[in-house]
Amino acid sequence: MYTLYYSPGTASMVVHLALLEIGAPFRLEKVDFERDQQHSPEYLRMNPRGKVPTLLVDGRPCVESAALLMILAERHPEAKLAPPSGSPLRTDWYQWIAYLATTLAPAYRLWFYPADLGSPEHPPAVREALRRTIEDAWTLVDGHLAAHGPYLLGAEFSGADLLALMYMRWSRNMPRPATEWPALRRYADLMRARPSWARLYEAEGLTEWRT
Ligand SMILES: N[C@@H](CCC(=O)N[C@@H](CS)C(=O)NCC(=O)O)C(=O)O
Repeated sequence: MYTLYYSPGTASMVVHLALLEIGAPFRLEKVDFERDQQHSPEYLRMNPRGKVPTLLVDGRPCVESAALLMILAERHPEAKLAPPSGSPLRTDWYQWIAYLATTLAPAYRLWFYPADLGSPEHPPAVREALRRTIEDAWTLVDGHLAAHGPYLLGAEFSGADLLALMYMRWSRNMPRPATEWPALRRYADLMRARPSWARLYEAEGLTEWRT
């Protein structure tokens, strides 16, 4: 039994999706950002970074969404969230997860949390640089999917697609949402048809960007 500490629609989403895809038993614990619960002493004891997600794995707190995705994929090979260890596709899988998590995630983090850079709102040049970083990444992913899709690894769905879908959703209110790229639009539609997506929306009480 896993326990996922989450907040709706945030970085915990990919872990929640992975658990649903796997079908493993898990318990959800909502971390209330309105009440700053992520910085409560009890939560910080589990996750000193003061962020979601935290996943209890065999009772041990584990953090970082991309790492949690890989941990779950490795613990549940039957769910096929990762291609077989040692295969060429597995090397592609690591590279996509690393690319998404090191390019899109930090840019989104700064986009949504200007206070991380010390100001309540970004100066226009910083906002523009972040927007460009995110859009350049989507241009690259769109080109890849157009040539080698329908999934990041080609014919087969994998956990890397769950990560990409979460990051796509975060762009929905940005100047250019990810669904404005044609291959990304088809990809989002394909991914959002998965039963795990509907179950996630129900469990997290989400509404926007469902289909
Ligand atoms: N690198 C971390 C980032 C986690 C993160 O930034 N989580 C945000 C929600 S998307 C959070 O907990 N924000 C609350 C806060 O910073 O106070 C991961 O991917 O798990």
